[in-house]
Amino acid sequence: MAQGTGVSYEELQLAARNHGLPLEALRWDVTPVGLHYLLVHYDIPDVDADAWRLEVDGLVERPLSLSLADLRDRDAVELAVTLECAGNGRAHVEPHVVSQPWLLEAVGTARWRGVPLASLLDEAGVQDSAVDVLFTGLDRGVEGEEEQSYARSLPLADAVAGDALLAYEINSVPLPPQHGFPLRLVVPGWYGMASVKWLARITLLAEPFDGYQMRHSYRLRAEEDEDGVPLSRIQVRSLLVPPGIPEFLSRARVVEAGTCVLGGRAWSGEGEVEGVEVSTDGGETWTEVELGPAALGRYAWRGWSFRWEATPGEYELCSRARDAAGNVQPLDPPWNVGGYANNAVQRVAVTVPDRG
Ligand SMILES: Nc1nc2c(c(=O)[nH]1)N[C@H]1C(S)=C(S)[C@@H](COP(=O)(O)O)O[C@H]1N2
Ligand SMILES: [Mo]
Repeated sequence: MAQGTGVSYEELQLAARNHGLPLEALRWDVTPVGLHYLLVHYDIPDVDADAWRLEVDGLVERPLSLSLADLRDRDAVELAVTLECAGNGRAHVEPHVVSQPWLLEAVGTARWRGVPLASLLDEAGVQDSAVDVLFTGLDRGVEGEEEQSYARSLPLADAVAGDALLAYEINSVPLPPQHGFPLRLVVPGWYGMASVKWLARITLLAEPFDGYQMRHSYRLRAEEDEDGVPLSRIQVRSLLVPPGIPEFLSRARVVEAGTCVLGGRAWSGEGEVEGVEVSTDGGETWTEVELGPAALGRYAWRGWSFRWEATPGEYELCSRARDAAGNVQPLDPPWNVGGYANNAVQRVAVTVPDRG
């Protein structure tokens, strides 16, 4: 476990605003709303729901201006989706990367309800010259010395083919302010940055959008001044529900000797999870675990469990998932300039006390 990486006051400010999923909440199939992780670049905007409109413009045959009631009148779908921040795991990379210092907890699964993006684009009539779909949020701030609205785009093909959703409900309640009220995009299988909250405008473009959150942020780069590769799909990962009880400060675990049922979740945006292994010796030896049902569908995490016969001693528990695309979680964190997509295996220090 990387420790003593020296988080600054600025990073603490971000960490205190943007909370993670307490890992014991991995127990729930669907994350209770208040326990879902949160990432807000600027401030949560104050939105007047009655005055709010979603504009659909740019290269469309029929520009749309829709109220929340207009959207609620349309055919709705509900999808269980696991969202994960691309910066999850950042605090474990070396050398240290300054930004929101996530350890492992920037993940959650919700049932999102709303209008399929593809159906709305169909209604607006996308012109042949369009190649990119820009989503602009209501929140504004300054980042990289550039004042901006949070804005991200998707290639048209990904926008229409991937079950992307314009969601106005999470887990059967209206979106709370922090998760994008009144409407957000949800892009299944993609890292969270694509799922623009507080959505105000969808614009069809003839060129790929080149805004700050595309050009500068969310790219895999080995060096600051290279172009790099844009982040898109979530890399395979698994996490354990921390077993036993924690020591307050270190969070190290104490587990009683005997049978201990270890459990957790596994997910990937690149293909179905094919299997999960567990190690109790820090990754020296591995045992295949039992996967739970894929009850939440293809875009959500899957449960797993393993019966561990714990005997007194010191352990380092790890879990390692693999997906249908042939990806396996690495043992060591990958490094890049933004500290993104670190899907290295989790390591949980456990003491099983000898009570004899
Ligand atoms: N408008 C807007 N949308 C946004 C963001 C933001 O700051 N502003 N943050 C993005 C990032 S980086 C992530 S990881 C997800 C987090 O969604 P959540 O807070 O609902 O978990 O929202 C994305 N959408
Ligand atoms: Mo994120």
